[in-house]
Amino acid sequence: MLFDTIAAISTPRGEGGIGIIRISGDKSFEILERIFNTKNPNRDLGFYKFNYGFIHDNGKIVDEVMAVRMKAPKTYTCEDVVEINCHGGHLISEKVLELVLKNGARHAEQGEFTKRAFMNGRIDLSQAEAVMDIIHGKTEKSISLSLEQLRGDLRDKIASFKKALLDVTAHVNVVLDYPEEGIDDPLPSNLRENLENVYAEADRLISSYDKGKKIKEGIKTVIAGKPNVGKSTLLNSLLKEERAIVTHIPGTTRDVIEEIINIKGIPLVLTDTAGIRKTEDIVENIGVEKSKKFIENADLVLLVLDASRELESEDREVIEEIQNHNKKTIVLLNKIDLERKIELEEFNLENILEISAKDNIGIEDMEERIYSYIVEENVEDSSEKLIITNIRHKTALEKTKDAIRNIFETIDAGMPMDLISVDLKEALDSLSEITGEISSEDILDHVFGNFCVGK
Ligand SMILES: Nc1nc2c(ncn2[C@@H]2O[C@H](COP(=O)(O)OP(=O)(O)OP(=O)(O)O)[C@@H](O)[C@H]2O)c(=O)[nH]1
Ligand SMILES: [Mg+2]
Repeated sequence: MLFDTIAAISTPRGEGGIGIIRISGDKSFEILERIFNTKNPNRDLGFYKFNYGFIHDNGKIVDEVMAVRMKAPKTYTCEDVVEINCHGGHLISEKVLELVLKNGARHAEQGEFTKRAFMNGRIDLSQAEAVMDIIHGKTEKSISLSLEQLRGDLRDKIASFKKALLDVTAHVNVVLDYPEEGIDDPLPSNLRENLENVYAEADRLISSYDKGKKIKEGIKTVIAGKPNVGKSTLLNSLLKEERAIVTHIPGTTRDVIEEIINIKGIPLVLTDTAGIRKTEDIVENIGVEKSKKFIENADLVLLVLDASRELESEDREVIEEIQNHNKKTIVLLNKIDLERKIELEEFNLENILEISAKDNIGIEDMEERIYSYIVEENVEDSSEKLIITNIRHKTALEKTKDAIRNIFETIDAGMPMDLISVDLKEALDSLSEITGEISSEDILDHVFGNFCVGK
């Protein structure tokens, strides 16, 4: 085996029911043998089977545990693996780990178990990244995307791209190696089609990134409007708690309040902002400037208007601010429990909903609208649902696309075939970066450095 034996505590720090020490490498079983006793000394520990017993340090009992051995290659890392379930106190786990290290293991680095799984060929780099995304997943939806990636959906897609490109490479090589054959068609139509398909599909994946990123990191949603229209009341109603101060005094909220909410599995990074108006108050003014910045950077604006009052110049200012930035907006006519006075004809507003943040009217409809606005939008082809969520994958796919574009240009300009092979290699290499077949230490450090120790 290529690697040394590593060990770490795989459960979170602190106190819990159990603490798990994981060991991976060819010395794992030997180490366990040295520090673990079952009641019956002749008992065969077997594999994938829990064994009750004691961890001891030269005969002195350290903890009562359950231990399991897993035989390579059918393990997380593809190496021999041992897991020891000890009592969940921090000190006890540390003590058992120390003993394991004393008996020949090295303390694992961040993500090193998963890195082994990658190095030993059980998963590709995109799947390793999915493991981390699952651990950090904020909502069901983002986790289900990561699970698809872990299953190998992206890996398989990349493999199909590579196969299509390799067919082209084979043809180009024949043309280059046997010029005497006089193959004058630089690219038969079926191979051109291969390239066109990869180009189109890479393009679709690239454009799925924005949505993937939102599902993974949350949709930046800003509640905006002039003072006193009920923005903070809306925030509280969505959070179902009294998070922000609500008063009848305009200018109550002066800072930006940020909270994450979950709408049908999609995370929304929701911010309540200071009501936008011209004011002499220094603190409030800073808040107003901040509000404008947040609108500028938002994925979605919830524009709140007070339906019980006529439109005022301050409302117009906010509407113009949002329209200037061309933001996706849902217009909320709040306080619909009161008599409606507002007229909106002068503006070309779409996507209007009537709500009462105070009485919880229309809130569910609004959530429904937010969901469909973000998620169902742009799902052009429902049969092809693969979504990328990782900037590294997006960048690599862009390189692939650029290379294929160069190939078309080369062919259409009647240039020599050697040039095509350079670009073909470039396209293939970029795809290999996604799966990690080609990877630098830098990339690996970056991917695995974000893991926790013990994973
Ligand atoms: N009748 C009625 N009153 C509401 C509703 N929503 C909010 N209010 C009242 O409107 C007033 C202002 O509410 P806030 O939520 O503080 O308004 P805001 O937009 O955050 O105000 P600023 O922070 O000053 O910008 C409070 O007295 C709320 O109780 C509603 O749906 N119906
Ligand atoms: Mg407020």
